[in-house]
Amino acid sequence: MDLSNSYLNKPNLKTLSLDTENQETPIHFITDGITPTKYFYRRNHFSYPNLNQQSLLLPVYGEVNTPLTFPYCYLRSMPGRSIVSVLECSGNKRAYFNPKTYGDQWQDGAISQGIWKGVSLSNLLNLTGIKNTAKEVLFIGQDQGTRTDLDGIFNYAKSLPIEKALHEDTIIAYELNKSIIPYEHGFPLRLVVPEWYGMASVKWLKEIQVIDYKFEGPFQTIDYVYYPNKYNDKGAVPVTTIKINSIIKQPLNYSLLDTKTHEIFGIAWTGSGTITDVELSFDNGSTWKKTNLYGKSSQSYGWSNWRYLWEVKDKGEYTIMCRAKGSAGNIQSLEAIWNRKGYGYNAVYTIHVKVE
Ligand SMILES: Nc1nc2c(c(=O)[nH]1)N[C@H]1C(S)=C(S)[C@@H](COP(=O)(O)O)O[C@H]1N2
Ligand SMILES: [Mo]
Repeated sequence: MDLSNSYLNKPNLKTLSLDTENQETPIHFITDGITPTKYFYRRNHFSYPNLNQQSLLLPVYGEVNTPLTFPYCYLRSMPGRSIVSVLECSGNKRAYFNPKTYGDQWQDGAISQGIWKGVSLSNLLNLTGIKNTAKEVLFIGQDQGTRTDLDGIFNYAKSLPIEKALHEDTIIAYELNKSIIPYEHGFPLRLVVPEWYGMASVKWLKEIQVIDYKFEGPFQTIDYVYYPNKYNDKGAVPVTTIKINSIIKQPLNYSLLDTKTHEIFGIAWTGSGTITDVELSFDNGSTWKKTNLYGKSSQSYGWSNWRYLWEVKDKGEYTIMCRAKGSAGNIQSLEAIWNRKGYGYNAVYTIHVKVE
C-alpha cells in the first residue's frame, strides 16, 4: 500500500536535529518499495561541507601500483552498476534500548531504500592495481568538524577490509533514484556498501587511500563499535553487517481498532542472506503465525514487505509481536543485545492495540 500520494497523507521527515541535520523517514506512511528521495532519512555528523571544483576529482592512492585521480565525468562514462539497497543507520531504534543509551534517539525511521547507481570500486582498483601489502581501503569525506570527546578537527572517515571493498556491489555512487545524488546524500560521489550499516557508506568522497595498516580514526575505533559493558571497553567489536530486523508499519502502536478484519503490514530486512519468513504472535510469543511476504526482487539488497489479514471478533487489548527469520539461520529475539552506544537494536517488534 502506498499512502504517500494519498490526500490523507502528506508525510514529512521527522526531525531530530537541524544543524547537524538528522531526520527520520516517516516510515509508517510510505511506500513498500523505493523510498522517494524527499523522504530519505538524513544522518550527519557535521554541518554540510563546502564543495568546489576540487570536489569533482576523486584521487585513489596509497598501496597501489599507479595512483590515479578520477574526474567525476570520467566516472560517469564508465560502465555503471545499479543496485537497490537498504541504507540503515546503526543507531536506528536506539530509542528502544533499556537501559537507555546516549546519542540521537532514533525510532524506526533511520532506514530507507534507494536505487543507487555508480561504478564498482573494484573497477577503479583494477585500474590502479593493489599492492600485496594492502590491508584496508580508507574513505575520507569532505565534511569536517569537532567532536565532544576529542580535541581537534576531524573529517568523517571510515575504512573497509579489502574483501568488502572489492565486492562488485560496493560502488562509488553518483545517482540516487535515477537522479544525481542530492547534496544532502553525498553529491557528487558517495560510497554505497550494501549489507553494512549506513556509517560505512561515506558521503562527499574526498579521497580513497589503500592502506597497509588498521585505520584507527574516531569514527572507526570510538564510534561504530559495540561496547557490551557500560564502564569498560572489554569485548568491543566493530559495527558492520545489518542485523535481521522488522517493523510493523500499520496499525500504529496504541491505536484503536474496530471489530473487523484489519490488514497488518510492514517490512523486514537483513544484511546477511535473505528474509525467509515474517511471523506474528498475538499471545506474547507462545505461538507464531506466518505472514505473506511480497515485493522483493531477487537481485536486490532491499527489504521485504509482508502483510497479514487479522480477523478480530473480540473486543479487548492486544499485544502484537513481529519477528523476521532469515536464510542465514538468523532470527529476531525478544531482547536486543544492549551496548553502550546503542547500535544494532533488533528485538522482536511489539505494538499494542485496543479493539472496541
Ligand atoms: N561524509 C559523511 N558520510 C556519512 C556520514 C557523515 O556524517 N559524513 N554519516 C554516515 C551515517 S552514520 C549514515 S547512517 C549514512 C546516512 O546517509 P544519508 O544521510 O544519505 O541517509 O551516511 C553515512 N555517511
Ligand atoms: Mo548511521
